[in-house]
Amino acid sequence: MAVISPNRRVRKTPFSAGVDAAGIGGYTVYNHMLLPTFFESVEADCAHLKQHVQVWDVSCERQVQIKGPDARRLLQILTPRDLARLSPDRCLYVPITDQGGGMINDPVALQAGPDTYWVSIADSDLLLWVLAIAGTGGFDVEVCEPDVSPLAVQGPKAEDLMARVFGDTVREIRFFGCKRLTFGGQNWIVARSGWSKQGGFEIYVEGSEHGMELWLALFAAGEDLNVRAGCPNNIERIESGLLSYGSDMTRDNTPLECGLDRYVSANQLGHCFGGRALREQIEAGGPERQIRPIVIEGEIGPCTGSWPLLSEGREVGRVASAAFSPEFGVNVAIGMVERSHWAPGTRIEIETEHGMRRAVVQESFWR
Ligand code: THG
Repeated sequence: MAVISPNRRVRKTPFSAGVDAAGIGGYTVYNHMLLPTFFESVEADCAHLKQHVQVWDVSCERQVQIKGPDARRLLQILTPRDLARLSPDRCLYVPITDQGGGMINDPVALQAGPDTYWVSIADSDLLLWVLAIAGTGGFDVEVCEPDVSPLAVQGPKAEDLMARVFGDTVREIRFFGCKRLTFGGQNWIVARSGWSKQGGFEIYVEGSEHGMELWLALFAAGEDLNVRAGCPNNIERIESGLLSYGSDMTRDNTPLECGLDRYVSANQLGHCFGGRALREQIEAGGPERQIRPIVIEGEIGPCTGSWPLLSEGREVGRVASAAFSPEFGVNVAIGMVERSHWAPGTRIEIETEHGMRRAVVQESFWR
């Protein structure tokens, strides 16, 4: 395969020098920025992530900063999730919906200051949507993309490594809790979060010039913990049921179709974008299709697009994420499946780009 050439539009990150030196194997582009996809191999990286600790350059989780007296009110109309529990100590996973209830993004929202919020986005240009709403709605806010780059520390030894670099107070941070901690004279938000279910943290590094100093400090402190450079792992995240915006769901899908019902608050549907459509979908008895874990039988190659799910020749859904799981010994996949075929145990066919395969809808994700 040819390489991706970075330039002004395909942006490098504050950690790119470290990623290159660590022997990067492949990149994708996410929010117009480089995102590593593997180092040794997706399988080897996956096994290491589950045993040790990895440092991930997830700078591409760009922040949309909303700052000003109306910032919280604006953020609240962007999402059907009630933000009451959003505070400087606690971040929240928030679906963002359009007028029709379609998913525009599925970011993590943080409170970075008294009137300052960061929306840590998945791969869509949320900045433009927020700018337009702020401008046309007369909100007293400033909207920008600040120089903030998240660095994730993930894996079972993440807490020990983080405690060595940021101090033992990291151990007190709960899941999706946040704390401002100091490194090298800089004060940054650290959250217990990240796109794996192996445990870990994300550091919101402010100021690109400080990136490599933190990167190098984590590697120096973690030598005996077998720390390695890693990245969001496609096998681990499918096993874990972590959804990838643009692949597993798009603007064609509501949060209910994505199985994100627990992040849709009834008390917000009167005010937020898409609230009416979401209420209609709830009152109609729920969505007609929904995210399901799926096992695909036989050998499968990489899923580079989306694969139709078929029953007696009729399309009953799509799969856009699939991989062989060495831990579970099956091909794990995430599908958007019609109600008629979404019951656990339902047998369907799948038209992969490498041939037809049998598939079975599962009861739950693997972790
Ligand atoms: N961290 C940060 N920004 C991000 C991501 C992240 N932006 C892009 C992308 N990931 C956004 N998507 C997700 C998807 C899932 C989760 C976080 C971001 C997630 N979900 C947990 C789960 O499903 O078990 C828990 C959510 C909860 O209960 O609140 O963590 O990873 N900064």
